[in-house]
Amino acid sequence: MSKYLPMESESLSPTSSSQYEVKNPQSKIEEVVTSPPPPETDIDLEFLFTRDIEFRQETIYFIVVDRFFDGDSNNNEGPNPELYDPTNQEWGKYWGGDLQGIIDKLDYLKNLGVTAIWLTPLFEQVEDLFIESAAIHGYWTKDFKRLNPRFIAADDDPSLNKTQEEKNTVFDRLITELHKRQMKLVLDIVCNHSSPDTGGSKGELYDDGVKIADFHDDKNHWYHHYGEVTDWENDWQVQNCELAGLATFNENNIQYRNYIKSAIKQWLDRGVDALRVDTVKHMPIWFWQEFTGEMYNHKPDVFICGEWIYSHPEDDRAVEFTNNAGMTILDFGLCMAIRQALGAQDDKGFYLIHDILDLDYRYNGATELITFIDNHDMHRFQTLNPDADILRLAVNLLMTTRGIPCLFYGTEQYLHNDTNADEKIYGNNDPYNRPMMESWDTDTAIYKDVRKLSGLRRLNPAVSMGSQWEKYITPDVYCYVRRYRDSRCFVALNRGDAVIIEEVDTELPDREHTCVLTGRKFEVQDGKIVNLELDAKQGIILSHVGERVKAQTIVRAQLNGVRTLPGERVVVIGDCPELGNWDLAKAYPLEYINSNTWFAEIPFNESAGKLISYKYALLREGTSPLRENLVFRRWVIASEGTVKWRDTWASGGDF
Ligand SMILES: [Ca+2]
Ligand SMILES: [Ca+2]
Repeated sequence: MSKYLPMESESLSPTSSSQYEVKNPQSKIEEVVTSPPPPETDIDLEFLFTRDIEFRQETIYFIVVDRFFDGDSNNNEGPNPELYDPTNQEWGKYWGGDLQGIIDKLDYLKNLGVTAIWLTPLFEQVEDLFIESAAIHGYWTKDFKRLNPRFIAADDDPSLNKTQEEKNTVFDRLITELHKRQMKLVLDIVCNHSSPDTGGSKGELYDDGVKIADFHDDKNHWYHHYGEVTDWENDWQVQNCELAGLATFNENNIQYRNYIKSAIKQWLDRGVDALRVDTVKHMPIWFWQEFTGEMYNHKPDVFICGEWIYSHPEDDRAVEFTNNAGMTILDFGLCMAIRQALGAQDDKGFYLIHDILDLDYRYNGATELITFIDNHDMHRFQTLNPDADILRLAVNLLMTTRGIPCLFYGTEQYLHNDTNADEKIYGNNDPYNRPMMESWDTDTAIYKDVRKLSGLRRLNPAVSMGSQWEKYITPDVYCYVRRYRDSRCFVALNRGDAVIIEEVDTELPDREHTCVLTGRKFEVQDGKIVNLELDAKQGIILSHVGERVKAQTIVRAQLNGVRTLPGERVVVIGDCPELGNWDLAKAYPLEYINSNTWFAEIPFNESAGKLISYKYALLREGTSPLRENLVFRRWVIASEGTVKWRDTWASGGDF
C-alpha cells in the first residue's frame, strides 16, 4: 500500500500546505505531490505512520454466531419463522445464537485467553431455504449495510448508516464490551458473491434497504453470468464462474466496487478491528489490492486475512496472493499437515509438519499466517480422532508454532458431532461440524492450556514473532525452539508412547526450568536437556523471556528477498544515531527468521518524529559488505508508538 507521509513534522495537519512525498523510496524519481490529499478524505496523517498492523500476539477464536449462545429469545423467529428450529434438530435451520449470547460469554472467552473473536458474517441474509439450508453461516448476503435481524435485538435498527447518537444496538454494545476487555472483533466479509437461487430469486442485493441489483434482471452488469465452475484448474473459470450456484459479482463494475468498499468501511467505522475475507481465490488480485489499500487508507491499523481455500506453500498463486494482496491468509497447508500427522496418525507423523514449515521462505510473512486445526468447512479435529489428549497436543502445537493461532469454537469443550464422518481429512462435514455450544467448563485441560499459552504469546516475543528451529524429530516426537533476540521457548511434543530422548538442545540458559503446562522441572546444562522424559501424548513447554526492546518509537522492520548464507548477517544503517550514522560498525542488526525474511524491532528515541534515511547491508565474513543498490530509503519516524517497515532487498546486478 502506498501511504502519503509529511516530510516535516510541522506538516502533520491534513490541512497544511506543505509538500507530501510518496513513501516508496525505491522509485527512481521521488514523486512529489505539491498539494495535500483532498480534504474530504479527512485523514489524520500522523495516524498513518504511527500505527502498526501487528496481530501476532493475538489468540483468535472463531464463532459460528447462530451456534454459540442464545442470549435473546425475542429475535429467534426472525423475518421468516419457518427458518427457526427451537429443537436444535434440523441442522440447516437457525438455532437461536446471537450477539447478546456472545456478550454474555465474553468473560468466559476472556478467561480462556482469547484476545480476538472472529464471527461468521453479520450481514442481513436471504430468508429462504436453499437445499434445505438457511443462511445460518452468513455467506448468502442480501444487504451488506444491514445487520442480520436474527443476531440483534428485535427492536434494533439493522442499518449501519447511523449517527453517533443513534448507535446503541446490541452490535455496538458488543464492540464496547469487547474493547473494554482489550479484545478485538474480526468481521467475516464476502466480496465475491451474494446469494444463490432461493424461491426463484438470486443475487437480489440491497444498499441499506434499497434494491440495487438482481441476478435475474441484471441491467447494470453487477454479476458475471458464466455458469458454474467446471474446471478447477482453469484460473479464469475459478475467478469468473459461480461457486455452488452463488451469484458472483462482476468486479469490473465500479458501482459494485464502490458499494462493497463503502459497506465494509461502515463496519470499520462502527468499531470492527480486523477483517477475515472469504473466497479470495475467486477474485483477481488487482481487486484485492485496490480493496485492501482502500481499507488501510480508511483505517490504517485494520488487520486483514483471507481465506484461500486449501492454500499450500507450493501453490504459486496462493503464495503470490499472500505476498502481494495486502493481507495474510489462513494457513491451510499447516492445518492439513497437523490433521494428517496428529488427527489421522499418519506414519510420517511430525515430518509432515516439518515439510510445510520448511517452505516458510515462500511467504514474506510466515509468522503472520493464521494457523488452525479445523474450521466450519471441514470435520472437527475430534471427528478425525476422538482422543482428547491428541487434541490437546494439537492445540499446544498451534499455540506455540509460528503464525497466529485461531481456535474453532468449542474446541476447549471437546465439542464435536460425528454424524456422516466419512472422508475424514478433506471431507466437508458441514453442517455437523457446527453443533450448538453445549458446555462452558473452565476447568478442561485445553481451556487451562489455552489460557496459559495465550499469556505466553503475549509475554514471550519468541513465540509470537520469532524464528522456529527444529531440534529433534521422529514421526512421534517433535522438539523445536522459538527464538527472538535473547528470548527462547522450547517445545517438545510426543504423539506416541512414553519415550526418553537422550539429549536435546533447548538454547535455554543453564538452570532449572519449569514447564508452563505441567509444572515439571527440567535441568538445562550447556543449553541441553539430557534424558528428556516425555509421557505418552505429552507436551512440554519451557519459556525464557529476555530483555524487551523499549523506546519512544519502535520500528518493526521486516526485510524480504535477501539471500544469505550461514554466517552472514543483515543490518540496517542510516543517517541517525540509532542506525549508526552510516558507520557499519554501529549498524543495527536484524534477526534471521527464514531464508526469505529478516526482522528486527529497532528502538528510536533521539530521532523519533524526525525524517531519517536508511538502507540495509549484508555483512559477509572475509569479504566486503554488500550494501543495498539504491540511494537510500526515507521515512519520517513516528513521534511515539510502533510502526512497521515492510521492505524488499534492493540488490545489485552482480548479486
Ligand atoms: Ca436468539
Ligand atoms: Ca468471482
